[in-house]
Amino acid sequence: MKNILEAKFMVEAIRTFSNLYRLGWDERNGGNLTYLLTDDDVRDYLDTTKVIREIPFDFDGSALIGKMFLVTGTGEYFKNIQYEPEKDLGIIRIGATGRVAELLWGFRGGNKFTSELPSHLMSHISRLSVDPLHRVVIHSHPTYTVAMSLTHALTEREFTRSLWKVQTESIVVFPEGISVLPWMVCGNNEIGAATAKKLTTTRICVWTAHGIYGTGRTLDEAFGLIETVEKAAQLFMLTEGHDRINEISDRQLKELAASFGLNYRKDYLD
Ligand code: 2HA
Ligand code: ZN
Repeated sequence: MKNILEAKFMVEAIRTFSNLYRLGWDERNGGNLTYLLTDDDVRDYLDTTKVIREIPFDFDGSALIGKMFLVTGTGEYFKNIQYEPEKDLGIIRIGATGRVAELLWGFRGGNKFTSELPSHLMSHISRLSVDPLHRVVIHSHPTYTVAMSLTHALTEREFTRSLWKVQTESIVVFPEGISVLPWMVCGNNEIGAATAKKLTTTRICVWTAHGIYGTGRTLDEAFGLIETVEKAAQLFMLTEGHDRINEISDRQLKELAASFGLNYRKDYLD
């Protein structure tokens, strides 16, 4: 077997944690990530017949039985993952009952997956139901997005419009708009179910006064989506209290959508 720390998915994931930390979006133990792995990803790196231990979780993940995920550990710091990935990360496979994770690698020293694993699994099920190529769920705390959730109306139409109007890239990158949840207690299945429901129509969901769930077919897509929302939120917040006399108009957004052939939320523009 080759060294799993050199596998493409692992190298990319570890870079992603370090980038998220450096951007200031995953302070302390903030954030968590799950990455659906294929047999091709792990073939040369992992003996999938060897289960290190089984770890139960409180959710019916039957729809994902047999699927493998790279997952962050509970309580770990994104800042530190690059130094001890085999302690802070695990590779799990959803076992035959749909309620247990078979640990195939990692969590050395006895750690286990993030408490948000059920929320992630629900999100994967949602996204896979609308996009068979979906693979990544990232939860993060991007600063300006959270700031905007504190001061902006939480209606998805208005939130999306504000992000679209301050930056040309926005409607191009998230033409389906973004979802927003009001403040809720985190770490339980209720917020997970609410998030997963939202993720059937968008790839991204803002949690008020907390953070964001971003998804994608690749790490770059999920990360890039969060990055683009966050950049727009930054522009929005930097111009709060000013007259945005040159913001992009509905007519200009329609021109942009036509030019790029975007399948956008038509009801979000006048
Ligand atoms: O995993 O971000 O929402 C730590 C968190 C909880
Ligand atoms: Zn969080």
